[in-house]
Amino acid sequence: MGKLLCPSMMCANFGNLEKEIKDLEDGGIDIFHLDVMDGNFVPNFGMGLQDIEYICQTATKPCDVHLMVTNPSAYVEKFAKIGASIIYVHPETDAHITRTLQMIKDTGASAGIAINPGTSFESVKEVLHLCDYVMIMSVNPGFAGQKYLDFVTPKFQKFVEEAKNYGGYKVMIDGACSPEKIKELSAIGVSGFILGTSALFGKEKSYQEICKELRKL
Ligand code: S6P
Ligand code: MG
Repeated sequence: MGKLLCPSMMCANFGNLEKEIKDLEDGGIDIFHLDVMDGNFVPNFGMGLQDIEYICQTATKPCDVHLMVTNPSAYVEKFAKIGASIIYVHPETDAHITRTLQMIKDTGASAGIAINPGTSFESVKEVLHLCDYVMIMSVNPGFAGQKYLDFVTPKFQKFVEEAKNYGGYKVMIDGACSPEKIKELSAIGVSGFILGTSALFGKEKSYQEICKELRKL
C-alpha cells in the first residue's frame, strides 16, 4: 500500500483555506490532519470548531482530528458529527481510554491513539486491539516546527512489528516529519505521515510536486 500523506492544516494558509484544501487535494494528499488543542493538555490553542467543520464540509478527502485535550471523551461525538472520519485521543489524559476508543467506533469513525514521546508500547498494549491507527508523536505535542526527538525512533519499529498481533492497526508519525524521515520510516513499515513545516508547507514548490517527490522516497 502507498504512503498516506496527511497535511497538518494548522500549518496551512488560513487566508485562503478553500484554495489550500483544493490545491492539497489536487496535489494528491490522502487525509487532512486537524489538530485540536485546549490550552490545558498542551500549552497552546487551536484549531477552532468552525475551522474544523469548514474543512470537513469542504474537503472531498477524509479528515482526522487529533484531540490534544483533557478529557477527550467529552468531545468525541461532537467531532464525529461534524465530519471527522478518524479520531485520535491521547491515552495519557484519559482514565478510561478503552471506553473512549469504543465510543469513537460506535460513532462510525475509525479509532486512533496518539502517543507522546514518553509513552511506551507496554503502557498502551492492552488497548491496541481497539485501535485502527497508532500515531506516534516524535515531538512533544502542541506546536509545529519543533525538532525531531531521536529517542523515539525505536518505537516505530516496535509498533510496526506488533501490529499483526492486534488486528493490523496502521502506524503513523506526527512531528518534524521531514523527507528523510519519510524515507527511513516508510522502509520499516510506517504507513502514514503527518506533514507540516518539515515537508510540505512554506516551501517554494507546489503541493503537487512535493507529494510526487515524497511518494517516490
Ligand atoms: C503538533 C501537532 C502536529 C503538527 C505537525 C507539524 O503537536 O500535533 O500535527 O501540526 O507535527 O509538523 P512539523 O513538520 O512542523 O513538525
Ligand atoms: Mg497532530
